[in-house]
Formats: sequence, structure tokens, C-alpha cells
Amino acid sequence: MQESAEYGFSAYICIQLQTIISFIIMSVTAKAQQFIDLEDRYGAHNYHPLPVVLSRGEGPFVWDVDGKRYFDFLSAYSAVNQGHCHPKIVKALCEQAGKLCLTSRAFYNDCLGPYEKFATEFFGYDKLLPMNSGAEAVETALKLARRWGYKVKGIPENEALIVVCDGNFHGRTITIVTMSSDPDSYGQYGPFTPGFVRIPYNDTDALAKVLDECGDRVAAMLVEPIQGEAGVYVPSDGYIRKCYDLCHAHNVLFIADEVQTGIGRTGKMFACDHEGVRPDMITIGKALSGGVLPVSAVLADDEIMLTILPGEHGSTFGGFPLAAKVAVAALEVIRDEHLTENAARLGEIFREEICKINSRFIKSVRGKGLLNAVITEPQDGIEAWDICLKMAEKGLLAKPTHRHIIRFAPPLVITEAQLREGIAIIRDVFESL
Ligand code: IF1
Repeated sequence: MQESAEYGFSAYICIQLQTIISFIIMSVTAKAQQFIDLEDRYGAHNYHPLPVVLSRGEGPFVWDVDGKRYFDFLSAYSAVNQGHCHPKIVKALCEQAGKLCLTSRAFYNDCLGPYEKFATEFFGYDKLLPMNSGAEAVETALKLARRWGYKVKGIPENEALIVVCDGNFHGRTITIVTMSSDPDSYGQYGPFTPGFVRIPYNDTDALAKVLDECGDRVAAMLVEPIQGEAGVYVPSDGYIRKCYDLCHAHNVLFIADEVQTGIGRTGKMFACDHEGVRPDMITIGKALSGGVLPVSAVLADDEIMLTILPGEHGSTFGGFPLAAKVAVAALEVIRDEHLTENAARLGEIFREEICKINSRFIKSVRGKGLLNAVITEPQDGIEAWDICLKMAEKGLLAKPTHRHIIRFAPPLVITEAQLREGIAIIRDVFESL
């Protein structure tokens, strides 16, 4: 424990130093500082935000408490694909909020069924199981996979295995961090949930080996079609298709976690669509509500979905009337404003323009649609965090992941002109370093 205490202390010092440097570079105003101090004093310290205090959002923009405007190039980790406070989504929320907010699933209501019909036809699945957070959708998918494994595949009870990949991020519950290969996610949260096998990402030989060895006990594979938190890790062409085919050759479910990559973000409705793969189960969240409420869901066909019987799974707020109305509006916006197509077109421009930037701090750029990342080369004591501070100073918000990777994911409503304005900020900062 002593070792981990030292590690914890040195990490704490590092964060404090970064915070001090941030405030010097960002020159935080007294007004902003008061909000930062409140969070520091009264809130858990489970995040290390950039020193920016936001108070308004509209489309691709957010404003801080001092009225400064920023391009939001994080989109709340792809929850705000439709842009901040989209009027159609807010209208749906406000109208329903004045009528009926929550019934629980003890009774029916006039919102859930229509939402489930709309969404299952929109995505092309038999059924939808409504939850709230992405992690809850992933946990639900794990339960459905195990239940299918026992009731349909005939795996001996309590012996089901689920294959996951190194570098995954599927949420922060104890079962989900069990699957993680990142000590920051699972460290000192044990004991962990049994029944997971982790293999290297983007390695179909490793998957084939596991399935050959114990495929009869494997219920499912759970994978992100592009690993977001790992730094927008785009696997080789054909990887998803090959995983799907290997799973089906062993009567194993293929589950895609599209919580971050789904709903238009990568230039297709789902990232799996780039390879023509229709997963057996899909988890969705984030932009399912356009960033207005926590709304998530699992999509699957009857053979899987009906393995859970009444009273065997649920959630107080899962699919509640507000969520149902907001989700329909959020999906209509994606469809009617052609945001998926916009993401595909503008993503090409983004990567092309970033590749032209002449900077020794840029190692590479990667991504699909408007889910992109720049892998930076830290030097002269300048890291991705400092670059993000400089971009914030110039009016563009982005945040590093895994220290040296900066994710750039603006709302899909961004126009080409606005995107080019944002790219100009990125270019100015990198070329000024
Ligand atoms: C944080 C990033 C992290 C997700 C995928 C499930 C979930 C997420 C593919 C869980 C959530 C969020 C969580 C948030 C930051 C962000 C994130 F990958 F997007 F960058 F953490 F890794 N599947 N991702 O990306 O959904 O329960 O959060 O609704 O925890 O800091 P959730």
C-alpha cells in the first residue's frame, strides 16, 4: 500500500502543478475562479477539468461565465452530436416536462411504446431495452449475453465467458472496469467480476485462438468499433467484419459498443456500418439524447432480447417519458439535418487540413467522420495539456486522452466554414509552439 500511496501523492503533485500552470496560461478570472473553488471545496475530485467555466451552449459553440466563446471540439465526448441545446430537442423536453416526467415501468405510458417503435425501425432491430447511462447499457448487454448463453447456447450456468479487448473503455462500474486494461480505471477497485477474457485489440488471430480454445463457453465478444478513450484507435480495415464472422462461426454473439461512435459520429449511423456489419447487440447512449438527458439503450432481436423476462432487469428512469420524447427528437435531428453525411464530408476535410500543419508536435492524425485525434510529440516540456490550454485561450476546447493524444470531435451540426475556423485555431497554436 505504501508504494501506491507514494504513486498517488506524486500524481497529486503533478496535477497540482499542471493546475497552477493552467491558471497562469489561462489567466482565470475571479468570476470563473469562484466556480472552480466551489467544485474544489464541495465536489469529489474525480476529474481534472481544463480551467474553463462554461455557462451557455448553442450549436457548435459554448460560452464561459465571462462571455468568451469557444468552439466545442469535444462535444461532451460525442453526446452533443446535434449541437448544444438543439431547439427541437429542448422543445420536446420542455413540452413533455410540463405533462408527465416519470411513471416508472410499474405502469404503461403514452411515450415509451411510440419511442421504441420509432427507434427500432430507425436502427433496424426487433427490440430496444431502455436504460440511462452508457455504462448501464453495457451492463445490460453483458446480462443479455450471459442470459442468451445459458438459455439459448446452453453454456453451463455461471461458466459464460465474454471476450473483450485491451484498451477498451465501456464505462466505470466495477464489472466494466474489471474488463479494463487501464490501471487508472481498475486500480484499487477489486475484487473483480469473473468471466472475462481480454485479448489484444485489432488482432483477429488472438480472437480465433480464444474461440478455438474455449468458444463453447464464450457467450459474446464486446468491442468498440473504434476505441475512443484509447485515443480514437481505428482498427485495420476488415477487423470488425472478421471479428463478426469468427464469432458467428463459434455461435458467439458480436456486441458493438457504439455509445461514443454511434449515431452519426463516424460518418455512418454506426461505425460498424463502415464494414457492413450488423451486430447481434448494440449499445447506444450519449447523442441518443443530444446531450439533454442521460438516455441509453440496448438494441437486439427477439432471440436475445426475450431471454430476459418481466421483473428480471430494469431501472427507475429507463425509457421514462422525458427520455422517450427527447430521444425521438434527437434521432429526427440526426436524420432530418443529414448530420451523418455532414460528419463524413467534414471529417475528410479535417484530417486533410491537419495533415498539412507543419509542426514537430504533431506525430499523426487518425479517425473517421468527426471522431478524430491528433497524436502529439511532447517536447521542450510542452505536452498535449499545454496545447489544449493554448487552444482554449484562442477559443477552441479539446482535451487530451492518455496524456499525448488530443481528441477533436465537434458537434456534427458544425458547418464547413466553422470547421475551417476551428482548424485555423488548431493550426495557429501548433505552428506557434
Ligand atoms: C468519463 C470517452 C471515457 C464510452 C463507451 C460506454 C461509455 C463510454 C465507448 C459509458 C463513456 C465517457 C465517460 C466519461 C468520458 C468519456 C470517455 F471515451 F468518451 F472519452 F471516459 F473514456 N462506452 N465515455 O465512451 O457511458 O456511462 O459515461 O454514459 O467517465 O469520464 P456513460
